[in-house]
Amino acid sequence: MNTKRTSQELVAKREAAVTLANAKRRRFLTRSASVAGTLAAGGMAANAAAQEVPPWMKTMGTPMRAYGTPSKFEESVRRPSASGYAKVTPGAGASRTPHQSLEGTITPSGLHFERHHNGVPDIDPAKHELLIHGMVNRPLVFNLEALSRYPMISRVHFVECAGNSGANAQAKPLQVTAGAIHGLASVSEWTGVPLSLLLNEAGIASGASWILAEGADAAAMSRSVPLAKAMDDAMVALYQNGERVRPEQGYPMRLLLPGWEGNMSVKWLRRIKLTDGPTHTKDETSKYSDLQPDGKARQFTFELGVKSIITFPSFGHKLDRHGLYEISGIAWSGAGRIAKVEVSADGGASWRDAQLQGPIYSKSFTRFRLPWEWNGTAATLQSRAIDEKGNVQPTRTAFTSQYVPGMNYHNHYIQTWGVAADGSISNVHA
Ligand SMILES: Nc1nc2c(c(=O)[nH]1)N[C@H]1C(S)=C(S)[C@@H](COP(=O)(O)O)O[C@H]1N2
Ligand SMILES: [Mo]
Repeated sequence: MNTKRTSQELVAKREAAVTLANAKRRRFLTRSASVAGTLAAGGMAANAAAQEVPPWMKTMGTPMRAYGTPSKFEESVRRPSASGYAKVTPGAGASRTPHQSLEGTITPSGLHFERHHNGVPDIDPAKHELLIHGMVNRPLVFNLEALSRYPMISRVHFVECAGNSGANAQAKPLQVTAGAIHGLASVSEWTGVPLSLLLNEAGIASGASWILAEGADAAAMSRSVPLAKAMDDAMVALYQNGERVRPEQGYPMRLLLPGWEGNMSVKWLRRIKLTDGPTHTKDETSKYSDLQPDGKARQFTFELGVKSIITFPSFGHKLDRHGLYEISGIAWSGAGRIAKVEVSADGGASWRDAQLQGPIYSKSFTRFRLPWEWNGTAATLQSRAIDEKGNVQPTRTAFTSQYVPGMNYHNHYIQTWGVAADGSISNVHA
């Protein structure tokens, strides 16, 4: 290879190759109605002769690390955090998954959103215990080691805060990223012990119909859960994406209630009390209840609605050329599997079915994709998810009309992104 070649020559050669590739691509596009196979639309044609040996091929690589972290070039991919009470309790608040920067469906553990009512407790796993008591035949206490002896299950599920997407309840659309609006939802592979196993071992006394779950944080966050859910698919999760649950997610153990509002998945789980009704704790009365125009609040909204967001393109991205793009996003439902996602580029006037990427897990993110030719004019992008139970993601107008203005819990309506003629993307209320 000729290392003396000037950079201008290289650039000229590369441009010529790109022009040729573009011409070929245009011919292909006009020949074929399908756009599959043309997704190298943004790539450059290969020109092996012109490829220089980069500096990192001329020196030894760095040695192994005991625990890996992302590339230093990915430092902008972070979870932004906000605390409403920064001065009094700096640990109380939330940080959000930056969906606009991620692909696939599993949230890296270090980017799983966080919602703490009083920060992350520093729990010594050797001293942590889970107590099961109340309306049981024999109260039981488990340490981590005892729990680890039970048969475990692994499930891929989302956790989503009831307050997720609440930013879109404001009258004016906030011009912030997909993660800033919808980042209180993340997916992990959770491994742990089915709660039903532990409750059966304790023996459920007749008349017990609810449980109270309490965390070992300074907020002693606690919620009531119907016994039927506890016996269905609830889990005491010990592992997250193959390693011990992260401190932020409830180390050394958390309750996981697949598909239900995140608040009920009590972290740092220390106590489960069987009761004959909801306890009406501080965390489930003033918060997480949806206020209706008649002044009455819905008492509980446990199951989260069917939902989807386009993550590319979304606010902060810029379409820098006309032509082919792949619209990509995530869809999920608290009721089960995603059955279908439709995408509109004209604000809901017409819809096309997106491709769903398998495996499609219940109560988890499903990645959807759709090739889209942008001709350089203004467009209005939306996605609409439908789950296996037939639930359809509502429009913003249909959802918000059920509640008082600004009701910012359980918001799962269609997200609209406006594409301007200059390729910039904005958040739009439609
Ligand atoms: N003990 C305890 N459990 C808790 C919380 C908390 O502050 N303390 N926050 C709840 C809320 S409001 C949500 S949305 C989820 C967030 O889970 P994550 O931080 O793992 O994303 O945990 C829930 N469990
Ligand atoms: Mo939450």
